[in-house]
Amino acid sequence: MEEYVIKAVTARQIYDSRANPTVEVDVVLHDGSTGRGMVPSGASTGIYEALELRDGGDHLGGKGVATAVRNVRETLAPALIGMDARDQKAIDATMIALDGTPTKSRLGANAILGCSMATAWAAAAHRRMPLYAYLGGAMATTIPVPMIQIIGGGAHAAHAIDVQDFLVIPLSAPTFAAGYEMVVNVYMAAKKVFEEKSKPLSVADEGGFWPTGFTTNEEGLALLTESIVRAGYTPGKDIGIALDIASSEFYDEKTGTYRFSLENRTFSREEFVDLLVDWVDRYTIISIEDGASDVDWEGARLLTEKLGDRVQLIGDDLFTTNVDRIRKGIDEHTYNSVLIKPNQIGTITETFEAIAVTKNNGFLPVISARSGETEDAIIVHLAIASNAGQLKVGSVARSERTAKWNEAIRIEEALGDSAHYPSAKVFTDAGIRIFN
Ligand code: 2PG
Ligand code: MG
Repeated sequence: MEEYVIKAVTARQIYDSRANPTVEVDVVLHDGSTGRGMVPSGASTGIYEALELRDGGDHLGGKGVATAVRNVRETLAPALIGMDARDQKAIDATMIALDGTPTKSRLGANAILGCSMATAWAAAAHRRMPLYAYLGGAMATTIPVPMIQIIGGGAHAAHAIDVQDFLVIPLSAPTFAAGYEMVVNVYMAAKKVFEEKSKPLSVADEGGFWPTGFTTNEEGLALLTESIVRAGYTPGKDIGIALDIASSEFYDEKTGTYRFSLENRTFSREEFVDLLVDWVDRYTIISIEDGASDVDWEGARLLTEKLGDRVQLIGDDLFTTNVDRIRKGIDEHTYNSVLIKPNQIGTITETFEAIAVTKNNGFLPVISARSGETEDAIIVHLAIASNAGQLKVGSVARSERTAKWNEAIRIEEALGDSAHYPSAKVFTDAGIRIFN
């Protein structure tokens, strides 16, 4: 048998960074090359995401993935064994056809993505190439600008505050490694600021600080700004602020209102947009994700009208890495950026398609990990393979996060002079006037 042909596919239940069960798949080729895919999982999931198959019932809180594992072993493995691992598109198309549903609900997007990831890793091993180079070729040299969480809220911190992510983006660094170092300095400064305010130090799901004792959401912005200054940087010049509002979590579709529980405040769509505009005017915010809920296209349009020329407006729950939904955003001039999460759509092929549609229409892709992660660093390779330009992985603490960031540092070093780090140009080249 040809050496690049798939010889075996196995799967098992492992556990992610939140202790939830998840799917791991191993693919072995005839030459002995192996690949392993470990599937991540979200907490603030959009309603249009591909289906993550969980067992339900009482065992492990219903979160077991025995059914998904069985679907890999009994249905997907027999179909993939004998196929050419180098033909990622055919592998993914075969699984999509076998599933036959629009949301991969029969076999589970977690079962399918595990196989898709493991095949890519195995084929790269067969070629004796790093995954980014195997998938992207010689032109895959863009090291992504990182978007890094300093404070975690929303569903990642038991809703201690309503806004989910307070993040920073380095703007004045010449390399990824230098930019990352800046963010580490901000994180350390934030730790001091928390201590001084007598806030207990603990971390939320993605390694950012847990927002204990906050009385308003805006306090996060003030604390972040203070940390940037304390670290010796100029907000808006050296470091920009990014927010993931994750507003689907607190939108009431019936009344069309957004609600900050922490502050006991309810906003109409227009009032909520005005609040975000006010924050942009008063803080150095350069990126806002999910400022409107996944069913509030009108709010998203309004936000784009008001901020689209000076702020990166990312759709995560609104687009769910789904080409049809991304196209709607492009056609209707809604937002200017797309969060790309492989497990929202379920295969590597479809993830690349989503990135291509995004880029080809002048929108900015931001490749993203999930809040529940593993030590798998595939996301970094996908970002570089596709020259996406930006990457979001949570904070600078906790190993499931650093597994990704450290991989980016290594790849930047390996590429040497060929490495291209866009820095703030990733925004300004796209016509987003981040420096007000
Ligand atoms: C998000 C992600 C990552 P989750 O909302 O962007 O921060 O969270 O994986 O819980 O959807
Ligand atoms: Mg999000």
